[in-house]
Amino acid sequence: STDRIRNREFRKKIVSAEEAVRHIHRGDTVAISGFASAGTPKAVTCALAERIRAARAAGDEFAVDLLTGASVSADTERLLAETDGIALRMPYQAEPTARARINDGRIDYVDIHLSHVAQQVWEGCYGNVDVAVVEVAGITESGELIPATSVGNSKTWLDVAEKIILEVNSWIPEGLAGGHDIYYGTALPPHRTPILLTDVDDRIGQPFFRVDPERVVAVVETESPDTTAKLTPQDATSDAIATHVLDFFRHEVQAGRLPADTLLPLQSGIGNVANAVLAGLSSGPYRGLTCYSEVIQDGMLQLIDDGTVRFASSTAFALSAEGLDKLVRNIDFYREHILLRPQEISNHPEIVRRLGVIAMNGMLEADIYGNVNSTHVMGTRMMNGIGGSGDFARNGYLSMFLSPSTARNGAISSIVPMVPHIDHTEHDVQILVTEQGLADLRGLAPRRRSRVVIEKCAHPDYRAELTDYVERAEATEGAGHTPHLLGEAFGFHQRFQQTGTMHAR
Ligand code: 0RQ
Repeated sequence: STDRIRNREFRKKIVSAEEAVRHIHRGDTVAISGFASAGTPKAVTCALAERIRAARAAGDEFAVDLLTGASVSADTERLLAETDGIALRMPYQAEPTARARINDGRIDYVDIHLSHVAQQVWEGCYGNVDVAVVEVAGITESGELIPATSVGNSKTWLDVAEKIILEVNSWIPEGLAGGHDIYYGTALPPHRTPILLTDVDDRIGQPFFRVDPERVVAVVETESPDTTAKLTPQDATSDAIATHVLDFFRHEVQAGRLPADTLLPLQSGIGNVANAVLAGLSSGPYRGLTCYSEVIQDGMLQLIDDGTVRFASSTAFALSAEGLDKLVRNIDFYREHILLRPQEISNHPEIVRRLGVIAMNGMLEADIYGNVNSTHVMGTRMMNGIGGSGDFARNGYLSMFLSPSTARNGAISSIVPMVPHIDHTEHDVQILVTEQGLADLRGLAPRRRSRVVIEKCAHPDYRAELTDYVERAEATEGAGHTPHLLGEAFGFHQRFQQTGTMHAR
């Protein structure tokens, strides 16, 4: 309904989604809003997929480059990937159709740290951004934009795009207005200045996006809910991982490295392990915890409800249908405890380091020396992307990577002699956790690390072979600082490819 568009000039630009996408041409770079399942433009992306599909069916090689915040709504990702008209995709996806085309080499996928996206686009590494498509909750009388359920890179897209299509979604609760902090102080070197955010709830920007009305070529109205994340149920494995993490926090408090009541700002990825850790925190001794993360999940709303968490800063919601419903119904309460920021701020190395964030992210596999692969199955096939894990892991006060010790019913060991792709080097990884235990690698040289990783984290079925590997590597002449048997380092992976299991039997 047009009461979300309070500015007269913008009202004159209202068109249908089909008309709006006529502004998008073959070869364009299109930057859309959206981060996780929140804030993806709905009507315009559907119309764009249809435009690409129809053009290609008519023999036109219509294709665009697609830039986003992170993953976008899975429906949208799939719809666009299925057109075969996405030439390049950046910076993160988590959807099977897109993933398959990336792995077939049909989509060029550029997998970079989420905090780097805005600056690289400003630098021009992706050429001009021809069109931005940004979902907003409304347009104020003075022509400012009320952000949606994610901020992601929307500020940057609005600043750099030649043409802007706004999708005004009246489904977004009006009470979300004021729950965003849009910082306009970032610049390219040598003009950078300190970002004066010293607590998770600091407001350093403004509640609304600014936009140059001259560049807004179309305004499309919608009323459609965000797609929702599936809640992955906790199980014995995720509960065991969570228990190790919570024990470790107690240990760090005792050692005087973490404040007793509040710990330090938490960051955690999406999924059942993260949910299990969050659930465990509510039964612990903590009050007034904070989060400095990139997404807010269901577990976080629960912790805010019961006072365990005082404040959560992020760039997007990633909620289940129930979680989203709860947010919408209680938006005035949650707005006092939540801020959404641009992802260049939610993931900013300077701030993550200053706040002392506790970074907890998932991984595919780690090697015995602590190098972590988050992205490439068997070193070659893209899973999702590095996302924000590197932003938080390298700069965090504590860098933790969590995973079950095996995958595919035990056929894959998550602890291997050498990872065939490295997203997080041993220098960035402090703590590894599986359901078997927790390996604290701080202060350990490689030859100690390997023993601790095998003993604490590897599944018992794989421990003997890993120990045998490391013993023989250390026994070779000139074994070096980080002993390896180069001819065998990928033996686990090769065996899996040949036999379908990493097991020797
Ligand atoms: O495959 O889906 O076919 O069953 O990987 O594995 O155990 O469910 O773990 O959902 O936490 O994902 C690294 C992918 C882990 C994720 C990764 C297979 C396994 C399963 C999923 P199926 P699990 P998770 C925070 C910051 C990078 C981005 C990031 C990720 C599937 O955590 O994308 O951290 N991280 N962003 O079978 C082959 C192995 C495997 C394996 C698991 N060693 N080899 N396959 N799998 N281990 C994100 C945000 O905040 C937005």
